[in-house]
Amino acid sequence: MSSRPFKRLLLTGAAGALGRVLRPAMRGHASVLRVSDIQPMEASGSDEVVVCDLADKAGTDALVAGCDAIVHLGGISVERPFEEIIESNIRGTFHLYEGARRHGVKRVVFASSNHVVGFHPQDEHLQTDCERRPDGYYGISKAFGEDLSRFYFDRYGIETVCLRIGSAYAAPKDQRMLSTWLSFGDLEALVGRSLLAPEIGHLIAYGMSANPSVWWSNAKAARLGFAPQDTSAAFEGASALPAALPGSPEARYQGGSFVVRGPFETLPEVPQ
Ligand code: NAI
Ligand code: 15L
Repeated sequence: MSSRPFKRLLLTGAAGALGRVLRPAMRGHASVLRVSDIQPMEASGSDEVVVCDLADKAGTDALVAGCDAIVHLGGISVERPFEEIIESNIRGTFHLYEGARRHGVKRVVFASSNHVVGFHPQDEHLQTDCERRPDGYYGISKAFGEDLSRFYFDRYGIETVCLRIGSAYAAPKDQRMLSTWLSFGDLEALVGRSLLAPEIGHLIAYGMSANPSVWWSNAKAARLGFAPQDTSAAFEGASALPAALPGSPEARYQGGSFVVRGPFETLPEVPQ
């Protein structure tokens, strides 16, 4: 008998930055890893590779068939016009959960984002049950994913861990990321615990490393059995990283530059 907890684990967004980081580690959690994206991906070992647009309901249903767990990274990962966000992040996440319901998926790890709370000021320390203050259409789509997954747990018993990821990069890129940074090693461990922690029901956790100054509580991540091992304090030259203009919205709010993206005009200008 296999010691791996899942029979077939689906990783969406596998061609993306974090998908490529997580793909090797995800193999250890299931007998079969199915990787998917709208973009082509490399074949590797025995991974099942499926190119699929999450906005395609029938395609996503077929994608989920046979899987008992999902790590859902696929979608638009930055602020974009609402019409684009609707397709990948709103319809796409709905299609994924419908597939999960129809095919008996037990556990989903949903890549939410700190941009669900991006309009909180940087001097506030947030729990996960704080008021959500999305900083754009992207953040709104992640708030939708958090609510959608809550519904699919309450109604159908599908467990989800929503990870409000801060900034998952090889290294912090600016002063803001000294607070929001999540190392790749900590990301891998956090996603692993989110898949394996027993009886979590529906849980929202922030995803950040043990940075010296943080804006979010790590209590829910600790409930998963996650303890961050890395810290942005380890980076020399942190003080030389670019900073937002003092007093600007980017410097004031947790979402940083996301709070000033848009609007995106899709209609002709209104004559003044
Ligand atoms: P990414 O943009 O590099 O990867 C996202 C992937 O989703 C891409 O490969 C893209 O082709 C795919 N995708 C987009 N629309 C799709 C569709 N309609 N159907 C199927 N696939 C589609 O983003 P990254 O950085 O790898 O992030 C992964 C996830 O984590 C995203 O959901 C993002 O919102 C979330 N996240 C990432 C953070 C970070 O610091 N990198 C922080 C917070 C959340
Ligand atoms: C996110 O949600 C984005 O996907 C990523 O591109 C980063 O900008 C990150 O948040 C962040 O806030 O740094």
